[in-house]
Amino acid sequence: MDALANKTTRTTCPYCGVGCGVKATVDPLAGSVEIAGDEAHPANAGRLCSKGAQLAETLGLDNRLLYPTLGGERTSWDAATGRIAEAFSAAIAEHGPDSVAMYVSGQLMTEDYYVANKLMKGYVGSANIDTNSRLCMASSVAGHKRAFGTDTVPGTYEDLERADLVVLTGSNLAWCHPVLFQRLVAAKQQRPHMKVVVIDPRRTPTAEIADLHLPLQPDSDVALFSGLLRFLSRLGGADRAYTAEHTQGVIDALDAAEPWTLEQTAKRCGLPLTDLAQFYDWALATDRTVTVYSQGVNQSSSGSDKVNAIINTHLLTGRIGQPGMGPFSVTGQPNAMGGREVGGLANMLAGHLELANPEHRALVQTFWDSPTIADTPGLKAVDLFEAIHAGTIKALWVMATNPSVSLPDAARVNEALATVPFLAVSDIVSTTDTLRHAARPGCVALPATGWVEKDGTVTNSERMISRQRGFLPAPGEARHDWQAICDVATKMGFGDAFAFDSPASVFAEHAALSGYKPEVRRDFDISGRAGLSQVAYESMPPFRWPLRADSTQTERFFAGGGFFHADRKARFVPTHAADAPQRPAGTFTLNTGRVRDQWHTMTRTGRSATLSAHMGEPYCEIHPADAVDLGVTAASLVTVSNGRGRIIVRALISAGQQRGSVFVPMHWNDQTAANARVDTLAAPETDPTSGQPALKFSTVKVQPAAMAWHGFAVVRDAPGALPFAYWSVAPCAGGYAIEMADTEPCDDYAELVRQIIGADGVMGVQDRASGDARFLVSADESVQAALFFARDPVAVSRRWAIEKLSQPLADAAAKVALLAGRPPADQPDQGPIVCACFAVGRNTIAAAITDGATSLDAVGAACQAGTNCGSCRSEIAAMLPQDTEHETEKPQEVRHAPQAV
Ligand SMILES: Nc1nc2c(c(=O)[nH]1)N[C@H]1C(S)=C(S)[C@@H](COP(=O)(O)OP(=O)(O)OC[C@H]3O[C@@H](n4cnc5c(=O)[nH]c(N)nc54)[C@H](O)[C@@H]3O)O[C@H]1N2
Ligand SMILES: Nc1nc2c(c(=O)[nH]1)N[C@H]1C(S)=C(S)[C@@H](COP(=O)(O)OP(=O)(O)OC[C@H]3O[C@@H](n4cnc5c(=O)[nH]c(N)nc54)[C@H](O)[C@@H]3O)O[C@H]1N2
Ligand code: SF4
Ligand SMILES: [Mo]
Repeated sequence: MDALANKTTRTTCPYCGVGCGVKATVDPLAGSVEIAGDEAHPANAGRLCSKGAQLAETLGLDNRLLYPTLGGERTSWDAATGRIAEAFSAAIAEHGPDSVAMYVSGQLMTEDYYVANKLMKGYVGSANIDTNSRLCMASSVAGHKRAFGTDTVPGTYEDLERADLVVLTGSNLAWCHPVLFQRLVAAKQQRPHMKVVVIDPRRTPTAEIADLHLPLQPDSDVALFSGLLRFLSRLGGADRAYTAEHTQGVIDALDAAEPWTLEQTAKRCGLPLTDLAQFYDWALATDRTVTVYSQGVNQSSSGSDKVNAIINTHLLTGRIGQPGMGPFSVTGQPNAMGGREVGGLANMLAGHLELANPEHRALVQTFWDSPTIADTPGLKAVDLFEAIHAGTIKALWVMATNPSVSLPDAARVNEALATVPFLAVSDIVSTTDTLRHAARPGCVALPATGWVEKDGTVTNSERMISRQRGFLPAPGEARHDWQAICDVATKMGFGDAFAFDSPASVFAEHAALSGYKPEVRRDFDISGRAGLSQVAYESMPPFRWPLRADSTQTERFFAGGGFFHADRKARFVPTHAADAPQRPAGTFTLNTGRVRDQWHTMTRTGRSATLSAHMGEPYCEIHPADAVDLGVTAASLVTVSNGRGRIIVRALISAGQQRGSVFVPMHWNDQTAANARVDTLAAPETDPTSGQPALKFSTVKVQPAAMAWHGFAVVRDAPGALPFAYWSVAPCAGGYAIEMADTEPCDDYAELVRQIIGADGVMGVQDRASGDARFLVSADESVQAALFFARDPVAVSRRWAIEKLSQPLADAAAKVALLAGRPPADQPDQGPIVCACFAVGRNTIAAAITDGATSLDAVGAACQAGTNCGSCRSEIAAMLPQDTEHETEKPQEVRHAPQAV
């Protein structure tokens, strides 16, 4: 083949659990990569959301970790993996196998995960390997296992399209699983009788397609679904034949649900009785019901019970495993499912087998021919970091996750990372909050290959296993995670069992284990792919498990029973809803989660100017009446605090928020903001069954953050450390946008300018009376930096100022306009970006609506917004006239000047 010809690789998006197929075309002459949706992939049929569409913007090498370090100094791979092996072996020799641990991630390939799990459980002999899936899917896993006897997700995406009632609970599908959401929107358009119910304390963009939104009280889900169980049972909704033949425990579950009359439930959930009754009526009348749930369910101290309360309603009605029916836990990370399949959780074994089951342990040990097999559950994530404080963990290897930012009680987690005797961190970028700790003496950082460079498989939410295929060479000395693990295993003396030469060889072993001793029944079986050749692995198309050796058909689970408890019956789990917790006066419930265009701790999406245009700053969403009570004004800064920590973020006043509750996104970290890691506030409280932390429910105080001055700047070069109480930095076209504020009064903004950009600016205005000051730095007729300061939040059009970075400064008038901080009359301000694909701002969309566009399609025709990936369509829908009753200050306005000048 012509080495200079364009080459297209079919791979998978590295973000969410929808698992969209991606086509990456490399143009070797231009040195560019073009990303498109793969029309042949069953998950997305060519669609991509804004994050997938902007993948090419995140590929630059500027912040990649390129070589291993030991004690923060460059070292060789041999020395680095040697050091890990030595630290692990020494700890094991002195303190036993349970003194070492791995903390891994649903963003690893199945192959990476398989070898990590094999090393820990079969060779080290400890189950101290846990994963960030503990923060994500553990309650669903626990709920599935209790009900089904194993961790099976029975649903498929097609079920959502074929359902007549889709219940989305604790899921902001529009922002977190956007392509699946688009599929749902399209199905609802085609089948208008389909009803969608959204159950979420907040009114999110997902609620825009809801026929009914139930803004329940935080954590009242168990009551809601217990009430539904009781209602269905009393009004003839039970499928008696199904429950009799295929389930156990219905009586106990109904007994437990008995207190949840319609009235009691409405009261506990804080919902109007008529709305609740409407939902229950629809559920009673609709066989084809799918209940989709995500972190509003899982991340709770009652997470497992929430899951079982949902599953109970599907078991009672026999609505499971048939087209358009079933409980459906949508997974977050690209390989949350694959991690579960290889036993990546501290209480599981490989191949969906049970650590607690001696027969299962023997099976795995025999297959591996391993010297040992862990027989007691290891430490779950939160407990693992606590065990470091207790001194029992001596060596920890963190891989593909950023616990400094993402674990609850993050300050305490950082203390653990700062004090664990030995720490190794494998990451792809060079600056993460967790990596800081790996620069300690004797500690190791390993550069991993990222999704563009690595090969492997991932499993999406609907059990579809897809290939990820590298299409660029590894940068610097980066190596695959599975190779790093095999190197360390070899140096620990386990070389024979880790002599893998490719991901294909790992996958073949994993597939073979899944079908080994088929008389031990399990759901996860892909032995149909055991012994796959390297060539077949290369071209392996997406397929759904199970794919048993003796069958070419993938089966549906549970329509005809066949559960995985010994008696093949499912279990109803009696769930007991707790009373509403008393919130101390003057405090708020802290809810946390995601925004549309950022991924977790922003190590990748945070580098994209396009994605950062959607929400450029950390914020706290608060109800308008609460804001008035607190004296918090729109776009001012607030502190959110409790006994664990204190953060400073922008106030976002929104009627979509409940009174008494605030929402702060999880994404911002010490690299992107002064002080906005929300997990420093999150309580380390966990669900007693699953060990999953209650990340949606902490108690905080909110107060106005009095600032002496505020600043906004666009600059060409990345700023250094900023010594202000508040700052946040986001990339923008041509440079960076910085928001700033400080409590120290400033007499001379010119000095601040020097601090921020290391150069003098041409001052436009410095009005001591008003406190306003503006500066411009230009060279060769282009803007190098423009900086604006004021006593109140700076009222300058962000979008317009950012555009100036990429436009020539035509003349003196252009300079004056920039220093004035506002667009001239003939250049309307676009407003903050809503449509990332075509960079269409909120003001442009509003103008199209004012000019007569009354539908999404009409807005699209007028200004292109929403016509490509569709991720922004629910936000546009909320701006359309019929939605005025919900009109609120939308999150995306955060970037915008608080008050128009
Ligand atoms: N854009 C984007 N997409 C992502 C990710 C990302 O970082 N960014 N991450 C991926 C990952 S790993 C995951 S796990 C998924 C998460 O996907 P989701 O679970 O959909 O996202 P979250 O924003 O964490 O939370 C969902 C909703 O739960 C609601 N909620 C809070 N408390 C309760 C409650 O008590 N009851 C109910 N019913 N609802 C409640 C919140 O208000 C929130 O709107 O997203 C995946 N997709
Ligand atoms: N308050 C609050 N906290 C939360 C949540 C919440 O809703 N609220 N959600 C929780 C959930 S559901 C999740 S899933 C977690 C996510 O939390 P994390 O897993 O901590 O988040 P990421 O930013 O995805 O971290 C992945 C890290 O791996 C690196 N990386 C990417 N690819 C590779 C690779 O191939 N190899 C290696 N070695 N490294 C790689 C990235 O650069 C990044 O540093 O956060 C949890 N924390
Ligand atoms: S929905 Fe978006 S983030 Fe999720 S896999 Fe598809 S393109 Fe990637
Ligand atoms: Mo997640």
